[in-house]
Amino acid sequence: MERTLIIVKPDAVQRGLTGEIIRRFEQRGLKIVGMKFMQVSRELAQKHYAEHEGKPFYEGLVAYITSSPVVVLALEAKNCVELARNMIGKTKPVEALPGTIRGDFGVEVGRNLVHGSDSPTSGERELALWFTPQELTGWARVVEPWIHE
Ligand code: DAT
Ligand code: MG
Repeated sequence: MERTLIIVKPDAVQRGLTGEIIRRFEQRGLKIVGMKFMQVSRELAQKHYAEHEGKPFYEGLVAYITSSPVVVLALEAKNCVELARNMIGKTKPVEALPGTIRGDFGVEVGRNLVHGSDSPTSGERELALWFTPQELTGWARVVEPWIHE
């Protein structure tokens, strides 16, 4: 089953939106297989955002993600990556549709509330960065047949 990494970013945690954001994914039917509250180190932030190194917004991005604690989730579902990205909305909140997390709560690209992996390959890479294998728990969900046919 496909997995994705979600980060409830510092602004969302500070604004008390952690529960609201997790609720949306949970109610959609994405299964939580890992979750933790943590302060992000500069080293982890640099690894996570390696593809953006050298871009004008890179230093601000690393400063933002390390500025205050985050909640990270490992979610699992069929087409989990695309489902989550659609729920998160476009990178720039001004372009994100109402009904998406960024479209409902965001204003600025530098305060866009949540991260979601952009492909199944990125999902695997990012989950390996953010979670140890022991922190990911496969479990049988009793409602599974009512979510996945
Ligand atoms: P996403 O988070 O939607 O996957 P991304 O991977 O392209 O977007 O970029 C990672 C983060 O970097 C994004 O959430 C916010 C920041 N960012 C991206 N493009 C930016 C830009 N043009 N100006 C400022 N920040 C930007
Ligand atoms: Mg991205």
